Amino acid sequence: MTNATLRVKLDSIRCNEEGDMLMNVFCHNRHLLHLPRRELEDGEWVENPDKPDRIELLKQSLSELDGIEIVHPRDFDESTLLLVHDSEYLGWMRMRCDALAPDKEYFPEVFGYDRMFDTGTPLMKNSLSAALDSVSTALSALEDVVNGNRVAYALSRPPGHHASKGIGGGYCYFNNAAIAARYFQGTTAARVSILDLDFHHFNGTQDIFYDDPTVFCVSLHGDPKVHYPWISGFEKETGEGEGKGYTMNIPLPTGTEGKEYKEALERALLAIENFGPELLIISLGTDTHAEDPIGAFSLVDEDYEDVAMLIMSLNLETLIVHEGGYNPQASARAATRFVKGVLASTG
Ligand code: Q9C
Ligand code: ZN
Repeated sequence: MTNATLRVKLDSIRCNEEGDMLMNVFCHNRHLLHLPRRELEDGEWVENPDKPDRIELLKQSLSELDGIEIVHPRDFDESTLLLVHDSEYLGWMRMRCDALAPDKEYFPEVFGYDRMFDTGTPLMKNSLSAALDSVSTALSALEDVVNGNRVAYALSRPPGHHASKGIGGGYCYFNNAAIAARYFQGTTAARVSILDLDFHHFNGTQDIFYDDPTVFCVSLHGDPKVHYPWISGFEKETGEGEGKGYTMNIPLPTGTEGKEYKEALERALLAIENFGPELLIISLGTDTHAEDPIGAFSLVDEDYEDVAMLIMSLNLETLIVHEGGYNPQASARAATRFVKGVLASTG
């Protein structure tokens, strides 16, 4: 499929009779079947925080907004995973998942022999299909944007931004946002920008596009000197080869509040504007909220509305893909304010 056939460009934003903007939010019921139980954290087994409520509360809260429609994604073929991931990774996952009894969790051996880089991302019998559903959620929302809606939001779970071509981790199996970027490009070199607002550095997304000048990747995140994933996200990482200058990292200190966050965001948005993408993908993690149990920023509910309005001022076609956010109540409030900001700026 070429980019030209993919992009049926309609010039209007879909509105109701009052002229208020309408936006589709894509959510798969089958994310309820993705039930990682544990993770190994600092040598202790603890409850895995990627629970269905993260998305269920968010969906519930968004569905109460005027102008929001919750849409069931369509299924995409497994071959779309190969736009980003290597077939060995897929084969390994299938082999591992198929071998598991329905109630068993497999924890990859992270010290060099397996294809997960941490102990937070267990495999269960249905992990491959659950992670493919999450990709389908992102791709269905992408289709919605390509079909003429300026913004769409994919409530993808499991998240994706820590997953690279041949390895997963950080609760991520397949990189939803990266696959959407490649799907959009089709066989062309269409310019895409990925802006990652999850608290954690998008090590997978960065790795996938590190030498690629067609996908400009920018992230705001907790300082990797102190915070997961520790190995990447420093300012000096700016891409390599032809991709030099097409990766931008803005690490921010523990406790960062809305004011400093939005200043950093404006720097990121300026760089995106200069790049001039044909599609903007937002990897939206709400673990930047002050009440998040894992993230360590201090954003409050209203900050998310400002953040969305700043992003919308770029006037780009925008796909929002959900990433982290581990206090379901706070995450739902944050995402709802974000969507209010989106609706306010395009109505
Ligand atoms: N003591 C996402 O937000 N645990 N993944 C770090 C540090 C892993 C987060 C614990 C956090 C992964 C998509
Ligand atoms: Zn995160």
